[in-house]
Amino acid sequence: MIIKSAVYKTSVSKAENILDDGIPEFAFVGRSNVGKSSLINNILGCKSLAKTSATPGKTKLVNYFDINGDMFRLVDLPGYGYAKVGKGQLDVWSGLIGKYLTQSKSLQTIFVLLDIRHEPSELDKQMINFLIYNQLPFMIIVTKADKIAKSKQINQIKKIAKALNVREEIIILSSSELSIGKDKILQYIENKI
Ligand SMILES: Nc1nc2c(ncn2[C@@H]2O[C@H](COP(=O)(O)OP(=O)(O)OP(=O)(O)O)[C@@H](O)[C@H]2O)c(=O)[nH]1
Ligand SMILES: [Mg+2]
Repeated sequence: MIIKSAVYKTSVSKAENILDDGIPEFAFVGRSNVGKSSLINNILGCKSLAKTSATPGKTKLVNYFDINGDMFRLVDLPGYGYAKVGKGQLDVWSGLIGKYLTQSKSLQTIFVLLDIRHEPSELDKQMINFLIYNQLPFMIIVTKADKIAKSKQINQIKKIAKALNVREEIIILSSSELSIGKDKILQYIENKI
């Protein structure tokens, strides 16, 4: 798929304002700092359409980006596991992220991002369980592949799949730094829409 245009549409802070205009959506969730906004920029070939930061907690709203007119939409979500949200407790069940995930009518797939270097956290497991419980279609993207040796990547993916009890086939390797994974993700989106 060729990205002809990528435009920031809007941001919302309340569930009442979630968009509902039928454009297919693909959302990115994961721990703060895992690389959601960076991946969106990499996929779209834009340097800083989605705001990124080395400090966790950069993305605080549901941010929508319209791609190729009304072909589809990428949704950048706030990270979890950072500050205010109580220790180890993900507010996915009651917070904005959960409301977005369960109330969006045009949501096609949720991409759950995990840092390739780490075992999934309790919060990551809660997120996956939330998606399974609510029967929401998801794929897993392991980020920052450039941070470990190529020879170790497969093993890390196997470990992550085992920890989450998911099939390895739903895991996509990525690096926004080296532009790895971008084509696979775009191909996946193209097949869905
Ligand atoms: N080496 C490397 N660094 C990355 C990669 N992706 C993101 N980063 C860095 O990780 C940090 C966090 O990236 P963001 O994209 O802002 O992370 P986020 O998940 O959107 O974070 P929040 O908005 O806080 O939830 C930044 O310093 C990025 O430069 C990658 O593929 N490789
Ligand atoms: Mg972000």
